[in-house]
Amino acid sequence: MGNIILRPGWHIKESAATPHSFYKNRRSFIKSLGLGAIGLATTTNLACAGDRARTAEVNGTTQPRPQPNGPLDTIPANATRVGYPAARNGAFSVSERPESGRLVASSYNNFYEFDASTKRVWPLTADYDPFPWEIEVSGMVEAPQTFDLDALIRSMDLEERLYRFRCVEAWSMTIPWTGFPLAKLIERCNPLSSATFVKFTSVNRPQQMPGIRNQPWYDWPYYEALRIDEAMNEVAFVATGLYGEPLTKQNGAPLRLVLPWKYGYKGPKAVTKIEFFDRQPGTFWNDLQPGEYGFLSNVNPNIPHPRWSQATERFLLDENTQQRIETKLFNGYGEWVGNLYPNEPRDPSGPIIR
Ligand SMILES: Nc1nc2c(c(=O)[nH]1)N[C@H]1C(S)=C(S)[C@@H](COP(=O)(O)O)O[C@H]1N2
Ligand SMILES: [Mo]
Repeated sequence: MGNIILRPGWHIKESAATPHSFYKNRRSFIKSLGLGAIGLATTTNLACAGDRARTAEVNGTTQPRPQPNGPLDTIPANATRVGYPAARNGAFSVSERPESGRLVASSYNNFYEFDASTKRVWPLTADYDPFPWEIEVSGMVEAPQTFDLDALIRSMDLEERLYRFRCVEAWSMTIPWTGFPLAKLIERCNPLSSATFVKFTSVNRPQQMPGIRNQPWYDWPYYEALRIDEAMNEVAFVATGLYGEPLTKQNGAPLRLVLPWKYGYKGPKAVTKIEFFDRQPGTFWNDLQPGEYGFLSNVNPNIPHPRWSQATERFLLDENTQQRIETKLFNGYGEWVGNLYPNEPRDPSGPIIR
């Protein structure tokens, strides 16, 4: 795995490296070897299954599955549209920079289940068919249950929030998300009072997601976790849409978390499982590269990533325009979340912790 990836056109290569690139450290290398033997046997089968998935029965004949025409042609056909467009919640305005264009937000993405080596994942999403969708709730709850997503969305008051979005790779956007507070969903899960952490697991569909089939060295499915007090914070959001319409597949359809004070990878896409614990669960990136990705992962210009600075970011306005701007502590959400983190370094001379 090379860690420098050249991108065509305006997709300039990242400053030092592709930050989420997978370093073959000893442990992961051994792991990928272990999977390799199985991988060899199963890739062939999965490739066939993939070919089947790329065709569809139409009037009794098998037709090739149509590829999306563009990055906005990937909203699932049967997505829930009740409640759209939702009224904007004015409490979360972003005054110092404009909203990013819809096209860049849906054509410059990280969604490794489709491909880790490119931001242009939308052309790879044709086989992914999220609806109907269920969310399984288990662990330290009063009673395990399963939510049907369509019913869940219809039962929530959808709102729109314009949020800053900051990837650990030091690019950023400003995105209007549609959805509801994560606290509302947590409440409906009825966690026990002794539960202190919540884990979210993304969908695992190798037949529909080429990145899962072709990159067996990752520990699929993607998983993330929060402390309960973080999950209950007013800013923590469940997005079911963006720019007034349901989520495109590449933006995490049919639902994903948006935690704007944390680096983007803390917000899993295509969430299908929620579990409650009284101990800190592992997370995808922290388990893979603990020296580079911490559990908290709050946006903090005072804590450099081991391989690059986090003091500034590349703000993407649209497909052709970007600007270097300063990164804000907690990405500008300190007013809401600052009291959750008494030990977060507040100034550049403070301790460096991850
Ligand atoms: N399941 C899953 N969730 C994910 C990722 C992923 O690869 N798989 N990438 C993360 C990263 S690194 C970022 S920056 C954001 C990107 O969200 P966006 O493409 O909608 O901007 O999704 C996060 N959630
Ligand atoms: Mo990211």
